[in-house]
Amino acid sequence: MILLFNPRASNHKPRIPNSILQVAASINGQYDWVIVDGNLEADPWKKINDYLATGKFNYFGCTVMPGPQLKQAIPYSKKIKELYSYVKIIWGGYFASNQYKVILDSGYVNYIVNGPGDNTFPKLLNALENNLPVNDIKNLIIHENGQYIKTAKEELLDLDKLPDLPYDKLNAFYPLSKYLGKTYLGTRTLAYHSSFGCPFTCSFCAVVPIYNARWKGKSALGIYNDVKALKEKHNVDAIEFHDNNFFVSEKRVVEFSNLIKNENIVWWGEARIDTMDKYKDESLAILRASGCKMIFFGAETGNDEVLKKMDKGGTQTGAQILQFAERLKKFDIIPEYSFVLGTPGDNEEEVNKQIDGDIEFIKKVKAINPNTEIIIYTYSPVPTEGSDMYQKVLDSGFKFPETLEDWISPAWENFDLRKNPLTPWIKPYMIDKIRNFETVLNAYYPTISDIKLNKTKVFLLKLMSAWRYKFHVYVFPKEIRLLHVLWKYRQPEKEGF
Ligand code: B12
Ligand code: SF4
Repeated sequence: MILLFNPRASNHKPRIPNSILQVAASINGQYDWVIVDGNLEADPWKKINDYLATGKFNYFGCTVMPGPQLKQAIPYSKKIKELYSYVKIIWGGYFASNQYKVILDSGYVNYIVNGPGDNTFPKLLNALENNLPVNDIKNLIIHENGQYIKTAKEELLDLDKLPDLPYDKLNAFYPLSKYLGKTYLGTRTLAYHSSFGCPFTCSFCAVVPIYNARWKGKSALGIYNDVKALKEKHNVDAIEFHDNNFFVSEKRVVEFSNLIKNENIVWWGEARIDTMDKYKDESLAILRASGCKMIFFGAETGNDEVLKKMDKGGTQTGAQILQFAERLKKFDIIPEYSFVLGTPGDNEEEVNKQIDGDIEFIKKVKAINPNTEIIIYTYSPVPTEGSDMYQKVLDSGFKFPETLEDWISPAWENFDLRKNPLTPWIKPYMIDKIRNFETVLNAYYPTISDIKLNKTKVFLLKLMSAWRYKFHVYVFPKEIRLLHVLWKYRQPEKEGF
């Protein structure tokens, strides 16, 4: 039997664990499997150990993204190897694919699925069950005779032909209602993933090494049919599209909008500004009318030179970011702009100047469209080998952790949350400046996606922070941080969008 594990990623608002559920779909009906969701278990290790102690399980499949999931993925995998050495441990997900060396060096992870596992996982199980070689299975990374072997990449799959996600079986382990939470979008929000990859090659992005500018989406009708079935069975009234880039194809988005428009469903997704700026007015109006209230955009920076280095496809500019925030006002769509501050520069002064420039730029965006939601990340390198930016990162002396356990040391944990990037060119005073500004900004413009903040709290936050925001005084915003502790208001940059 196969134990599939989704390590804890979120302290509240658990979402349907699509990564591990799609892996489950790939073997459903072929192999017996169980799922353990760390987001919904008080003590996931106990649950895992109880299953393994039956002696019926030979495989442990774990999905791993960077950040908090490592805190369970790493120690649990290690313990499993110690206690149940015959269990084969298989990791997949963005962390696994991008940091494969340190994972395989640990000695307790046997196989890494590099990108989509829909064909790879059943093939791997078949090979292991029948003592067949695995080297000809695509999308795998293994360690053999001291060498890391990456097998060939598979063509992207036709998502309309993949098996349906086994929602009913998931429901038997964990009631689906627990995953359909209240958000800014609705009372029963579905997390849905409708495409693989992304056609762009931004040099800071973890999607690039895995998908190499490839993208494939499920058809609009296929998405609609899935959503409609979930609406009828589970009263879904909102969707978060978890695609890296939901809006790649205007035709698909418009088709989906036309299909969903009478279903009374509010929806959200992630996009690029330059892609969507090419959308016709008519298309933007159709998607708003169909329920798309807010869209997440990687604005990254207002600095055109840095945008070029980031390889955003070459068409996004600071002027376009501002103009597009204005354009969306007309359609009543809220832009959620994410910025990446602290990219490498030629010297300390340049890095600092870029940060100051971005802070001023963010204020300009807010002045043009105050409804724009701002998310600020600090740049954390991902191994986009071959990109100029990554080369600069290596030249600076930056190194990823040398052992798998180092990834869960407190310093690296913050790195993953893009809070403390441990990058030599960012100095502590720069981090402080970014965080202080963010605190003041989030108080002066509290996020509307925080459903716990009432009008009085919003008013008080604004009142307290106004002088700082207007006069550019961001240092030691202690009074605002105190309110943050008292009211625990939402920080999208920490919680993942
Ligand atoms: C949902 C999500 C979350 C959820 C987690 C939900 C959960 N699992 O419980 C939340 C919101 C909590 C979250 C948080 C974070 N996330 Co997140 N998240 C995603 C998102 C949008 C979707 C994941 C998903 O469901 N994909 C759908 C499935 C079907 O695709 P998949 O994961 O690729 O799975 C396939 C293969 O990878 C493989 N596979 C995956 N796992 C396994 C396991 C086995 C055993 C096998 C065989 C195969 C396999 O097979 C699957 C099917 O083909 C992705 C982006 C994306 N589009 O994937 C980002 C993403 C994974 N997150 C990312 C990051 C960085 C974070 C954060 C660490 C930082 C941040 N601020 O966003 C935070 C951590 C904060 C926290 N408190 O945890 C990055 C990772 C980047 C990187 N450097 O590697 C991504 C790629 C977004 C991005 N483009 O930057 N996230
Ligand atoms: S557009 Fe977004 S998902 Fe695509 S490569 Fe750039 S940052 Fe990554």
